[in-house]
Amino acid sequence: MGWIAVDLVGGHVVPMERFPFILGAGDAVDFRCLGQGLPEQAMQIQEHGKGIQLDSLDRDGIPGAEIDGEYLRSGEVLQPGAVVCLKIGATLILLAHAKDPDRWLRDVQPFAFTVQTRQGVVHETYSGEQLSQQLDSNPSWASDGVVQVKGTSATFRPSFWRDCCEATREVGQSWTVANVAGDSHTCPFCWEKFSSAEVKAIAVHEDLRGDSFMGPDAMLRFQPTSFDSFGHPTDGIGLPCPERACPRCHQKLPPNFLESIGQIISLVGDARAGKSYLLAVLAHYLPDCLARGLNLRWEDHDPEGNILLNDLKDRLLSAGNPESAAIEKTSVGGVTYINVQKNGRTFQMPRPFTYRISRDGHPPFVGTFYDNAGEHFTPRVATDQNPGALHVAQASAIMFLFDPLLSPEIKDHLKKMEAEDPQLYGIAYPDNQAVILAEMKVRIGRIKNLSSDESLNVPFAFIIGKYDAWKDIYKDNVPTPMPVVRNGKLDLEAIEQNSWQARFFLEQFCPAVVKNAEALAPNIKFFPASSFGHAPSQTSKGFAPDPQKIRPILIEAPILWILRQLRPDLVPVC
Ligand SMILES: Nc1nc2c(ncn2[C@@H]2O[C@H](COP(=O)(O)OP(=O)(O)OP(=O)(O)O)[C@@H](O)[C@H]2O)c(=O)[nH]1
Ligand SMILES: [Mg+2]
Ligand SMILES: [Zn+2]
Repeated sequence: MGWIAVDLVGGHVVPMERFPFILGAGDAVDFRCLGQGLPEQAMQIQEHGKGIQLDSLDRDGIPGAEIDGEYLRSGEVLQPGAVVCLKIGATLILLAHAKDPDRWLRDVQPFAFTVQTRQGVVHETYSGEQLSQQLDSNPSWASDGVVQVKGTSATFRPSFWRDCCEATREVGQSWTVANVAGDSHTCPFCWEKFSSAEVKAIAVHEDLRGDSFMGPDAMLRFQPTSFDSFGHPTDGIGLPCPERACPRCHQKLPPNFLESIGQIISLVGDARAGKSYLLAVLAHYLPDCLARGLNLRWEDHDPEGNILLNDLKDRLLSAGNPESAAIEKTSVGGVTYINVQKNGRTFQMPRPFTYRISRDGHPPFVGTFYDNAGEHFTPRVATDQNPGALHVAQASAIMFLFDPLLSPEIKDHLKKMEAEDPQLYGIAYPDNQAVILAEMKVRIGRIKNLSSDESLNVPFAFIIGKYDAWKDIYKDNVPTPMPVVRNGKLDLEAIEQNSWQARFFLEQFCPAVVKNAEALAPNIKFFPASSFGHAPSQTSKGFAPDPQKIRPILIEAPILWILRQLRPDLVPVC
């Protein structure tokens, strides 16, 4: 048994669970109404015996408010069982009392309307959209007819219908409003492009389970046509559906996807290069590092979508010993992958992890990262069967994580120095890094239609990882890398000097890799970095760091350099 308020145009339903129930144009009301000049709190509904009482909260009353087409007096009482149409501002609200409101709604929704002219002629039955068309084609109805909500005694004046539809359409535009030039978005799951008008809404009501792409258990994805007064689309049952989905693959998009310009930062590297650990340590380390050094905020942009990476991070950093800190090797089709529909087929694509970097007074930078299995970047995995590593072709910047401990030349040298890292002495895995670089060029070239001598014009951070393992090679004749943040600014000279040193190191052992990387992307810098700052030890899941001793070295440098390239306004330099 209860009272409900239903937005007749948008379908948005609000049960009156507590009193006073406030209606008005503000955000902090129980039922939001549209209309210019409407007070933030325009009206309150109180219990009155078994009925309810409607009172204006404005001393002068609410201009133009009507109930069933008649002037609304403050203090009006509705008896139990009533169903009336309240017009307030530019919102038409059905106020109804029913034994079982859900069931009652199922009977009357979707709403249908009849129009009775002054001559007593009844025209029926119209959907909301047909009603708009009929009122347009029969202007005389607007002045002297009455519209009745089918199945109820609630009525309103026809002229209100158009005003309310117009006001709702205006707020509904916020659903598709995009501040992106050209209004073209790239889905972070399937990397297909779409415009904001194509975005789908995700139904909320339990009866609307089952989606052609996402399967029987997922909520329906639909093209919205009606909106509530907050600008949220409403599903067939009238519930507001604030979540958006990609029109191509139907995956749920990160929050505020259309409003923010999301950019992909591709992390590429061979199997066991250290990508998963790097992402987990970055997610832990960057918030404090950026806040302290540069007054930048690094935040989870999509806490729900980032759960997996956050779990890895929490496990790694809060573990008591290396055994419980160990991160499993990433595999195509493993937990960091998700089944995505692409052009009528299902593919295993890496999950996007989305973060937001911001500074007061500047629009935020939204960056998406993926944790691929290293094998995914090799030519052995055909891209038409397995397109999940092709984000490199969509990326605004690329981080290539080079593992010096995979290079036989560097390994031999370190072994001769009796370096302590156990990765030097265990199984010798093949070094695919030169092949991956070459394959990247082929893949990107194919998608972007580049000729073989054209190069990539995105920032390319070539990270020489596991710096803790190779830092002693030049300890006597090359200075240690410099910190890259000084006095709240990014120190470009330090970046340059570190890059020169790291490049020098690599050139001694793998000159072809340096040449190929530079030919691929002229806007390249080399970065020494270590996620752990110390050598890992053997566990049952491979080598893992001691969680208590993790002291990353310069892992923020490539991210900050990329950010400076993509969004100079966010990163002051010296
Ligand atoms: N010395 C040292 N070893 C590291 C560092 N980061 C990662 N490792 C080791 O490198 C190995 C591979 O790390 P992962 O992060 O799993 O590598 P990945 O690139 O994700 O590999 P795939 O999942 O196979 O693609 C592990 O044994 C780590 O212990 C580091 O900063 N220093
Ligand atoms: Mg991995
Ligand atoms: Zn998609």
